[in-house]
Amino acid sequence: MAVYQATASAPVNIACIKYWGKRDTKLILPTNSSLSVTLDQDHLRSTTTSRADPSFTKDRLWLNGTEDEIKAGGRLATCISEMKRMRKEYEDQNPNEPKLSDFYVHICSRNNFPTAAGLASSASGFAALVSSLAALYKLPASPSKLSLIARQGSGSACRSLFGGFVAWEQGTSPDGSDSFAVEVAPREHWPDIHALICVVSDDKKGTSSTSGMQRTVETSALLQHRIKHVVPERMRAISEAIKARDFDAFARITMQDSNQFHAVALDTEPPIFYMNDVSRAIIALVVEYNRVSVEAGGKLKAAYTYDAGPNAVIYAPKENLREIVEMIVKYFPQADPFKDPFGLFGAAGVT
Ligand code: 2P0
Repeated sequence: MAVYQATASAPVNIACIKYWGKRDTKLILPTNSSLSVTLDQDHLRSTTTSRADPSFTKDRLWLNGTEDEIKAGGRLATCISEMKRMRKEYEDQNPNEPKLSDFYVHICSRNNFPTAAGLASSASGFAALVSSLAALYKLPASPSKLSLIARQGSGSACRSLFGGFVAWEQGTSPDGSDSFAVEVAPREHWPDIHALICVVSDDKKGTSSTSGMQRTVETSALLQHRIKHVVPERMRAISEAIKARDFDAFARITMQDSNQFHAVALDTEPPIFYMNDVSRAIIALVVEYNRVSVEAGGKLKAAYTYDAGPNAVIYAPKENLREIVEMIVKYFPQADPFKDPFGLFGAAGVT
């Protein structure tokens, strides 16, 4: 008897230009475009196996070994039914293919990074889910096409369909057909850039991204300024910096955008605080490190960025990494990152 099963994996991505706000909460259409770096180490991935079988009586999903409910009309159900719809189209064009779109699926997904790393797993999770169903269904779909579906699981997931430097174009169509991810440059274009993840706290965040960003959309005047007058120019400038491998410009824009994202969180009513005192102390350290370099006639040597939580991600050229790690360990002497990659640090992209 034929077995219909496929496994795929997808990595975490960290945004330099932040996605924060939806113009359509059901289709997950953003209020601004965003741009991220997909982390390329094996440590930070979701791996998902999907299986279709005529004996299954409903769609089921296990996450890290525990079954999760697939709520009717929810994000998971939407992704699965969209993938089945694409399979059905494929079967209509290829009548000899088995009718897998009629079968229920069982999906098993695992993250290989501990929750203690404090990284959101929805991006890699939904990207791996969509990739595994695409492999199961043998869909000849491009990563951009699949990103349209991953986006409906979690916005940031659409960017994890590509490696390297990835933009999520917000699009203008009300049906979301032009809101997908595109590659800005592959990883090999700029292998010198690395990311250090500094785990400041592994507490569960107080305000989820999904609810936090909608509160920002409803209450923040600063967000309106950001989406109209700031992000479009930053998207253009950072794409140019990436293409030119200009770390100075890349770093400047990345830090500005992290700052503005946390400013719009603060401008929300009631205000949202994601960074803590340690996060702010790491910012001060990176600012000082860059100041010393620039005053000596050099360039920026590191860029911090923070998502919806207190953990720092520091982007830097490879030649500065050891110095940065030593500096952080000196001022925050909790763990030796070289021995304990998920203590103070998760090292991503660092070899
Ligand atoms: C980002 N974040 O661009 C930004 C920066 C957090 C801060 O994408 O509601 O988990 O599932 O679409 O994708 C977090 O938002 O939200 C996020 P949903 P998601 O990476």
